[in-house]
Parts: sequence; C-alpha cells; structure tokens
Amino acid sequence: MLSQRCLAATLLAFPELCRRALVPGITSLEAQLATLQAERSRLPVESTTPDLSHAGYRSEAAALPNTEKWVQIDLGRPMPVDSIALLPAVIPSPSAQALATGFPRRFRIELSLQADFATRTAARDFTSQDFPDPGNSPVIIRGITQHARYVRITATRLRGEPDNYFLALGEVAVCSGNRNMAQGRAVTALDAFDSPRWSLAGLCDGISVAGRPSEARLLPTNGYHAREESDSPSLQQWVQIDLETTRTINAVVPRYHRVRLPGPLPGRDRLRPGLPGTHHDRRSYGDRFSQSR
Ligand SMILES: [Ca+2]
Repeated sequence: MLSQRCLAATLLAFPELCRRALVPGITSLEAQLATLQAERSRLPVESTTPDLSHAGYRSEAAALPNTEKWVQIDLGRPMPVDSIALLPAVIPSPSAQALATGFPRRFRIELSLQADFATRTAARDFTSQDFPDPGNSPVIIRGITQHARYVRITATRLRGEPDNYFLALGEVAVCSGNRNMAQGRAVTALDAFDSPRWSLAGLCDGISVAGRPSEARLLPTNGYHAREESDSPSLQQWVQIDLETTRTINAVVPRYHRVRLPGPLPGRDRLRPGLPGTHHDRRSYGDRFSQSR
C-alpha cells in the first residue's frame, strides 16, 4: 500500500508523465537542448560596448603635427597578407560618448620580411593629402595580396593640439584569408606612451571599439553564400539581418570568404540600413568604406 508521501509524489508527477506520453520525442529534444546549452556556456562572452579602459596603442606626444611616428607588428612568420583593418582608438568623453582620438592625418602602411624594414613594399600610401577622419569606424585596406612577416604603420602628420600631437590606434587586424593573424602578436614602435589605458600590446589585443570582429582560430564555416545563378550574372542578391530593435549603427564590417569570392567584391560594399518593408533612411555606407579601397 502506498504511503501518503509516495502517493503525493505520484500525483505531483502526473502532469509531467502525461506530457511525456503525449509529446513523442520530448526526451530526445531535452537532451539536444542540454547539449546546446552546454555548448553555449563555453562560448566567449561578446562585449557590445567598447572597453574604454584599454584604448590601444598611443605614441609619445610631439610638439608639432608633422612629426613621424611608427608602430609595427611581427606576424611571427612570413605569410600572405590580403587586407588590413585600422580601428581608431576611443576614450571616454565628458558626454560619456566614446571619443575617437589620435588617428593619423597622413600615413602609409608598409610590409617587409625584415624587422628593420631594410627592404620594404608599400601596401598603401596616404601621405600626399589628409585622410578623412574616420571617427569611430574602421578603415579597411583590401586587395593587398603581398607576402610579409612585418607590418608597419608610419604616420607623417598627426592629430592633436599644440605640444600634444600623437599617433593612436585601438587595434590593427592583419588578415590572411579570413583570419586575423595580428592578434596577440609582438608590437614594437618608435616610442610608446605607457599607462593603464595605453600599451604596445593594446594594438593587437583584440579589444577595440568594434568588440571582437574576428578570432585567431579558423572559422568552422565559410559564412553565408547565396544561391548560384550562373544564367543571370546581373541578378541582384541580398541578405539582411534583423537587429530586433532600433539601434545606432557605427560601422558595418563585411568579411568575405577568399575562396568563394576571388574577384571584385559584390555590390562594392553597398551596405544599407533600413526598416522592414520601407526605404526609410536607406543611407548608404558605401562611401565610408570606399575611401580605403
Ligand atoms: Ca586593442
């Protein structure tokens, strides 16, 4: 004869027993859910706000703007370099908004197989005129296709104010294929301002205004690929992301898979924010990125 306690437990479990009997496969689904939750718990936490306590690299101050400063990255070994992204350094402002600082007015990016850059090749040269202030947005240099171990950014005209001109960058990503090979690599410079906010390592520590747009590990998939339309070369194709709520967009950073897209990039970066079913505020972000092509 069941005791009163055993009877009460059976009655309490009765709805659960009915649910399992009426929904086939629920045990299997629960096992899948447990597996997914375990995998999710192992993923890194993505920061949606910039870490302003680690702003990146900053040079020592110079009295005059036309003072040359440089910083370079050792990729560890020679490798193909396809693209380079410069992410501005940001610091807190009195209005609590992230304020970009120190992005060079004029600069060049050079590659070398030697640490002293005795021989070098130019990846890009923006020293003949002032480069537009990118604000908080990344500047992406694509189509480099050179072989190098060292990457040097040399500023020839600095931003700042009298007696306080300097070079600052929040992060530099050097991509070989779809991998950022600069993260965690050794950084050297002509000089460096050292403080809790600024450090040489801050140039390649993965912390920037863009959060963590890339990881050092090889991605497990190639990303999104539209259906192939070999008979319709002029067909427009699109893909969109639902952000679930209205958000301020500071930057859109497309990443392309090298094997699938060996030629010119589709759409020339015509990235347009919009509202579902409308053409409201379809302001193009193409110009922001085209300046670095
Ligand atoms: Ca950084």
